[in-house]
Amino acid sequence: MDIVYSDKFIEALKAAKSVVVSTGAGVSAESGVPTFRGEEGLWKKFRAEELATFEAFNANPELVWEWYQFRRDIIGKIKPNPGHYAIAEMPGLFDEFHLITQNIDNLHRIAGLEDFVELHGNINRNKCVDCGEMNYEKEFADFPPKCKCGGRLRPDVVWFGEMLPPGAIEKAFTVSRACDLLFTVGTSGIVQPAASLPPAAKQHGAFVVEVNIEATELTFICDEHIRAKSGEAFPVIVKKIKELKGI
Ligand code: BJW
Ligand code: ZN
Repeated sequence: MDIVYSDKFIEALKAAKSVVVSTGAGVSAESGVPTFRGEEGLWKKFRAEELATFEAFNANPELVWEWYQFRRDIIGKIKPNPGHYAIAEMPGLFDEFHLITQNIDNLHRIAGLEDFVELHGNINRNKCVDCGEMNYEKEFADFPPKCKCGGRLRPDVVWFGEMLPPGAIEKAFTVSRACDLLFTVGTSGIVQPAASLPPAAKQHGAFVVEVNIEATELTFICDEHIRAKSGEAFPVIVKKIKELKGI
């Protein structure tokens, strides 16, 4: 695919010392992970907002576990796409690089990134509602599963109304405020506080680029819009950065 770059975007790519990429479900869509919103994001006619809460888990743990086991099955079978791999090359292209993801699917890690911020947890971990102990089992003899202490196990992900891991959200805001260039990729920009990272970067003077197949809640604050699939756009963007830097 071809990307038409504005002069300002080229300047930002050349001059950027500190770069942040902030990803959402759309970055994994081409790997076969369903996104959350829109018609295709519905699972058995439930919206994410109806399943991703502690209240839903309390009211119907079987249903919420069924949703996570369904997604674990999908995530266990799929692979990173060219977008994940291109993003994984970016730490080598800038003095400072940070990836922040809302995704729980591990695909950035499998693509080769080791150090990044997971804002909404990780689907490979469970934790006990009572004693807080972590557990990494994927198949369970009894359903809904229980901890050794007898407490209920839940996926170690962040549901609506819950605090994000304090270290993760602090680091995400610190690096977003300090960067020169931020890419917001494959997120609808609806869910807070993740949706406040691109505006925070913008307020502190960063050039903000949106990579998404459609307009989002964040479109209006972005300086550049790439209306394309991230798996198609990022290999081209990374190639361009290498060209500009003579790498
Ligand atoms: C492509 C593509 C391709 C497709 N290429 N693009 C301030 C104002 C208003 C509300 C709040 C606020 N502060 C807090 C709230 C409440 C709430 C919230 O934001 N609600 C909104 C619905 C309004 N936030 C919270 O409760 C958060 N906690 C919190 O703030 O704690 C403090 C607090 C506590 C108590 C009271 C008050 C404050 C926690 C949010 C947790 C979200 N959890 C989930 C589930 C995680 C686990 C799991 O995965 O199951 O996180 S919900 C779900 O949404 C998941 C995602 O990470 C998150 C974001 O979704 P995302 O990634 O944007 O996906 P989509 O589907 O929405 O968009 C996909 C995009 O990709 C689209 O734009 C497509 O076009 C695009 N696309 N293919 C590029 N190939
Ligand atoms: Zn326990």
